[in-house]
Amino acid sequence: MKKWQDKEEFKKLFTEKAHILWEKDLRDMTLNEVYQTIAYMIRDLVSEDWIRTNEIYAEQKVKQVYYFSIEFLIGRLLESNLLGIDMDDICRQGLEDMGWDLNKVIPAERDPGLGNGGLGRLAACFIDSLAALQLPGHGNSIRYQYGLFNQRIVDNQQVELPDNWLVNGYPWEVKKVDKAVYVRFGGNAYMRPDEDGNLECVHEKYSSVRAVPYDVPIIGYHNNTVNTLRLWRAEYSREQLYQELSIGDRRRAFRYKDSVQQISRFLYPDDSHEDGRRLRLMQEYFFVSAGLQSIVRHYKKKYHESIYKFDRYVAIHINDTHPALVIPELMRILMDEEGVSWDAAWNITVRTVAYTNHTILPEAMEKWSIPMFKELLPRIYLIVEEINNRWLKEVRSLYPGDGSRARDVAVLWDGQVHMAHLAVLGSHSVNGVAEIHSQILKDSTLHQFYTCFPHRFSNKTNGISHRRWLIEANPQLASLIDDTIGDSWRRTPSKLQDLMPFADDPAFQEQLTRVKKDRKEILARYIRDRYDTDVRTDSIFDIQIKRIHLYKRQTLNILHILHLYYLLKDNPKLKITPRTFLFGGKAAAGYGEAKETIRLINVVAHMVNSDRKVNKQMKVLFLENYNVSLGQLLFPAADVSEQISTAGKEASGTGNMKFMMNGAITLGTMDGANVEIHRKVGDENCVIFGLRADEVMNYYIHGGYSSWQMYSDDAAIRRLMDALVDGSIDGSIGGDHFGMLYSAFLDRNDEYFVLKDFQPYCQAQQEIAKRYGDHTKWCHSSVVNIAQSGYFSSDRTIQQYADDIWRIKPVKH
Ligand code: 26Q
Repeated sequence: MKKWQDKEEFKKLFTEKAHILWEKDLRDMTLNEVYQTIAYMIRDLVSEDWIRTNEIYAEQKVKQVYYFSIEFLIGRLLESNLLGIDMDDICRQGLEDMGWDLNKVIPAERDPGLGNGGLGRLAACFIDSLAALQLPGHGNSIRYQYGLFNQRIVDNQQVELPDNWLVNGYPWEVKKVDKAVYVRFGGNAYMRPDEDGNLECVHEKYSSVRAVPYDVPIIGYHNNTVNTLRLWRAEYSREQLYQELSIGDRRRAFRYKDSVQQISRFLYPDDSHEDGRRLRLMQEYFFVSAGLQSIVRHYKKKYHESIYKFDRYVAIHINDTHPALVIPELMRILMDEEGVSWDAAWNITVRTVAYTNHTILPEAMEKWSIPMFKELLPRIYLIVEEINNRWLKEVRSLYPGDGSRARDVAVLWDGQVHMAHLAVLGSHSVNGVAEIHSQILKDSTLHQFYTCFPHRFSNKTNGISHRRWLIEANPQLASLIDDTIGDSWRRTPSKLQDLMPFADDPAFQEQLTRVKKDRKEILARYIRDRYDTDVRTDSIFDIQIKRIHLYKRQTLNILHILHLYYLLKDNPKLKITPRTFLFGGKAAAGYGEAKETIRLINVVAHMVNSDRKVNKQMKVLFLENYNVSLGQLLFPAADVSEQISTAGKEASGTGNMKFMMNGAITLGTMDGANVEIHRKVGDENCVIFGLRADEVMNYYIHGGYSSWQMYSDDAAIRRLMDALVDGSIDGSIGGDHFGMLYSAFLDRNDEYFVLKDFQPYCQAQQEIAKRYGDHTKWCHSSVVNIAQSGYFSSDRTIQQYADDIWRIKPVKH
C-alpha cells in the first residue's frame, strides 16, 4: 500500500492536487474542496491495490461473493478510509499546518442516503467486514440520484426534502463506461422450435436500457485489500433513441428517454403499505440484470472455465427479496445466452444463490401483480411460470390431496408473484438475522418450506462494523480500551472480552465515566448549536433512534414520558433521576400513524421543555434527519438504549448492538437480537420487560386481549388515551389531534400491545433509574456491555456467512 511518508509529503501532494482540481489559491478553498482533494489523494494511494486485488482474485481463480442489495447505507467515507489506510494522523497534522481542522472537513462530505435503515446499513457493514477480512466479496446496487429524503421538522411535523447528494460531485466513485451493459424491458416473449426442433425463446420489441456502473473502492482495514461496491445508473440507449426518432415518433422517443432516466432517480422509502409500484419493479430487475451480466461476462473473460462450473467460483447473496429476480435472470442467461438446459441451469442457479430474510411482518412481504410483471418482464415471467409449474407438480406428488400446501408454497398465487417463495425455492441457503427470528421463520412464516428443505435453513445473527461504530464513532472510548487491554481488539473484536476483569476496577470506571461525560458534552454542544436548548450531561441520556414504525413502539416511549410528566405535575415535590429523552428517525411519507407519532413526540417535547416546573428534571427532544452521521454522534453519548418493539416483530435490530458497544444499557423486550444481548450480559446488565413472542402469538391466535379493558381498568392509561384526543397536550380544543394513534390503540385493539406492555415498561424505567443511582454498579454494567459486544461485530457474522454459506476463503497479499 502506498503511503504518505509524513505531513510534509501530505502537504506537497495536497497542494499539487488542489491546484489541478480547483485552479485556485489554497486560501480560497471551501471545506468541500478540501474534503474532495483528500478523497482524490486517497484514491491515488489505493488505486494500485484496487487493480491488484482484482488481478489476484482472477489469477488465483478464487471463489467470489457478490452481495446484491437494493440499499447500501454506507455513510461518509473520508474518515473511515483514512483510518483504513492508517493515514489519519498524518492527514490531520498536515491539514493543521495549512490552517484546517480535519474535524471540520469531515462533515463537508454529504452522507449518501442510499438506504432506509437496518437492511441498507447491514449491507454497508458487511462489505466493510469482507474487505477487513480480506475476503473476495463485492456489493452490487443502484446509484440513486436522490437518496432517502432529508427530514425537517416544521410546526412539530415531518417535512420531506429531496436529497440531492450528488450535486457537488462524489469523489469516491469511478464511472466505468466500458463496462456498461443493456437491460431489456417490455416487448413480447414466446417459445418456438429452432432448426433442431428444440424450444428456444424469442424476445422481441423490447426496449433497452443502458446500465453504467460507478465503482466505489471498499478499503480493507490495515491490509492491502480493496474490494468494489458497484452502483448502476440507468441511461437511455442512444441507438434506441435514434431508432425511435427515425421512425418519426418524437413523443414516443422522449417518453422512452424520460422513463429510462426515472429508473435510478429515487430511492423508494420503506413503505410496507404501498404495494407494488411498477418503477420499483423496474429498479429491482435493472440492478439484478446489470449485476449478473457483468459477473457472467467477467467469469467468462477471466476465469476461462466452463459455464457449468459457475457456482464453484461465484456466490450471489440476495439481501431480502428485492434482488430475488437474480434467480430467473440467471436462468435466462444460462439458457438463452449460454445454451444450458433447464435442469442444469436450475442446479447451477440454486447452488449459486443464497437468501436472507429480514422481516416476518406480513404486510412487508413483497408481492407483484402478475399482469404488471408479465408486461414489464415477459421473458422473466415465462421462467417464473415454469419454475412455479414444476414446483407445484412436485408438491402435489409429494402431498397428494393436500390442496392447502400449494397455497403456502406457490410462487404464483392469487394473481401475484410471491417473491419470498421464489427466493427460498431458488436458493440453497435461507437465513434469518437473529436466533428468535430464524426460529420464527422455521416455525411459521416459511414452515412448509422448512419441512421440504430443512437443510437450507440457518441463522446468522446480524453484526455491526466495530470499526465505524467504535473506532471511528468513539475514538475516546477506543483509545481508553487500547490503554487498558492493548489494541488487538481492533483486528479481533472478540478480544473486547479482556475488559471483563476491569468491570469493577475503580480507575477504569472513572476513566470510562470521563469518556461518557465527554461524549455527552459533544452531543450537548450539537443540541445547543442546532436547537438552542441546553441538556444536562448529568442526566440519563435515554435514546431511541430508528425508523418510525408502530411495531417499534416509539409510542410506548412517549406515552411513558407523558406519564412521568403527569407524575411530576401531580406531585410538585417529587424528585426523579434527571433524564434527557432523545428521539430520531424518519417516517415514510405515506405512513400516517408514523408521522402522527413524530408530531406527538414533538408536541409532548414542547410541553415538557417549556414547563419550568419540570424541565430541570426532564427534557425531550426529537433530533431531525437521523442518518449514519448523526448516529455516530448519538450512540457514544447514550446511557440507555431503547429497544422496545413488540416481541416477535423486530427481526434483529442492529442499533441495539451499536449502543451496547458504546457502553449503553439495553432497555428492551425479548425481541430480535435483544435476546442474544441479554444472554451475553445477563439480567444484571440489561433491563428486559414485557410480553414474550409466544404470548403475543397466543393473543393473535386465540384472542383474549382487549385494549378497551386496559383503558377501563387502568386510570393512568385512561388519562393518556384521553389526552391524545382532548386537546390538552397541544393546547387546542377541537380538531382530531392524535386520532389515528387513538384509533390504533383502542378501535383497532392495539395490534402492537402498547397498552398491555405499558405498566411493565414503567417499572422497567424505574429499575433503570434505580440502577443509575448506584454509579459503581452502573459502570460495571456498562463495561460488561462493551466487553461482550465483540460477538456483535459484523466480522463474526461475515466469517459465518463465508464458512457456512459462501464457502469463500481470505486472499492474503
Ligand atoms: C418495500 C417495498 C417498496 C419500497 C420499499 C420497500 C422496503 C424497503 C426497505 C421494505 C423494507 C425495507 C427495509 C427493511 C429493513 O431494514 N429491515 C430490517 O433489517 C435489519 C437488518 O437485518 C434488521 O435488523 C431489522 O430488524 C429489520 O427491520
